[in-house]
Amino acid sequence: MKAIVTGITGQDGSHLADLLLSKGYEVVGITRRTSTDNTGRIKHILDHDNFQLESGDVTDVSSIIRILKKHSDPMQTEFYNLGAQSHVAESFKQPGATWDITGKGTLNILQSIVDLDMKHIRFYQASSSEMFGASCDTDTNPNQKIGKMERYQDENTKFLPQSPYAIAKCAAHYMTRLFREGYGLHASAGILFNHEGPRRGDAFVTRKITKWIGEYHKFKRRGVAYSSVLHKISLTEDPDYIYRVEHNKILEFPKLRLGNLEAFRDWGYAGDYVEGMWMMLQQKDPDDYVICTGETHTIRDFLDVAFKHIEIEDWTQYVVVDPEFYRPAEVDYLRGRNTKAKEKLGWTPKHSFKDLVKLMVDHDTKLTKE
Ligand code: NAP
Ligand code: G4F
Repeated sequence: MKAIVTGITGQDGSHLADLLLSKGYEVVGITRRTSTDNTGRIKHILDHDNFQLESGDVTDVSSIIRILKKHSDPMQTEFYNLGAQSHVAESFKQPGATWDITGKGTLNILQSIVDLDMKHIRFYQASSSEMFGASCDTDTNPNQKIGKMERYQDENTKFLPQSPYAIAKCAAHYMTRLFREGYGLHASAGILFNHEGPRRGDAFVTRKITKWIGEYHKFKRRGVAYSSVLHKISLTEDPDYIYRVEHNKILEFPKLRLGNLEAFRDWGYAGDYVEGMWMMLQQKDPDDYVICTGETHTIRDFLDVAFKHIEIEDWTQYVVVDPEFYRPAEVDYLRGRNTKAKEKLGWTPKHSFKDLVKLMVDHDTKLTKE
């Protein structure tokens, strides 16, 4: 069994490669040329006998065609398209590049598969809950006896995208459906809600918080706590910093600067979610599936659990809300309903919200232990 994976150097690509190698797949990862090493997340598998990297870029059709010709196995090949400019805030700053990579990149792959007459390939598209944007459905929770109205998104919820990233993902999603229905490709899209973990990029809010906690933990470990010397340094106090004293020197540490703390996200663990991707491609018929936990929490909730885990009850003294991190348009509420994935794929998330937060904090506090 062979798998070709774009986005192999990313969070999901690395987890998916681990999963596929454990199942005996031969994995070909597509990487674009970068001036610095970006293989940190896949270092542990670089020498694996069944793993290899190919240089390519989803915006460069000829590179995709070359890789497909070289690696597509007519017996069974799966193609996982995870490559994307995946940062929502950045997509407002680089809308054109986001469109070319995240939107048109998908068309480049699908059209190459059809033009090369490689319809045996099973294709996975990394669609996103961001596509729902400002949209949700409301009904009574079928799992609750006392009928409580709740907001949710599932495969039937309409899309109302709120960013250049989400619009590019919608185009790629519709393109996947078109190639499935129009050309008979085994092409499936996983509409994945936010998923995180220790391999998450540090510009996403969860990892930004847990990495900061790791650094702060290191800063705090030595010296006298700020409160006990407050009177001595009050003249120099800057509200954007935390202070402590070491060998009669005052040391400062920048507070955690975040944007909108009120948004709700349905956060799960990335390792669980790549199993859903694989399951979709094992189905006889291709289809689209929502993958999520069904629980939703605000960024404030994430901060509560993360700071409590390092025994800080009130995180408000450590966090500065900085409008620099606000977005021109926001997705206020995401909460998925995973009934279809549970019933048809047999997929369920294995990690709870609290497990996830603690896993990330533990990882980042250990990373910064001296
Ligand atoms: P990520 O960590 O940001 O990884 C993105 C990957 O795409 C990286 O390997 C990156 O390579 C690669 N890439 C960027 N531009 C490319 C190009 N022009 N050609 C080929 N590859 C390119 O993202 P992730 O969290 O693993 O997410 C994986 C996919 O799922 C993405 O498509 C994302 O949009 C989607 N998604 C993610 C979530 C989530 O919560 N994580 C939820 C829904 C959907 P470099 O290392 O060279 O930058
Ligand atoms: O962690 P985020 O940047 O993730 P976002 O925008 O939800 O997108 C992620 O999940 C999508 C699935 O729904 C993926 F498709 C996408 O590729 C990506 O993986 O932001 C989450 C929330 C937002 O409401 C944001 O405004 O956190 C808020 N936030 C508050 N302060 C912040 C910050 N986000 C970031 N990145 N940095 C902040 O300082």
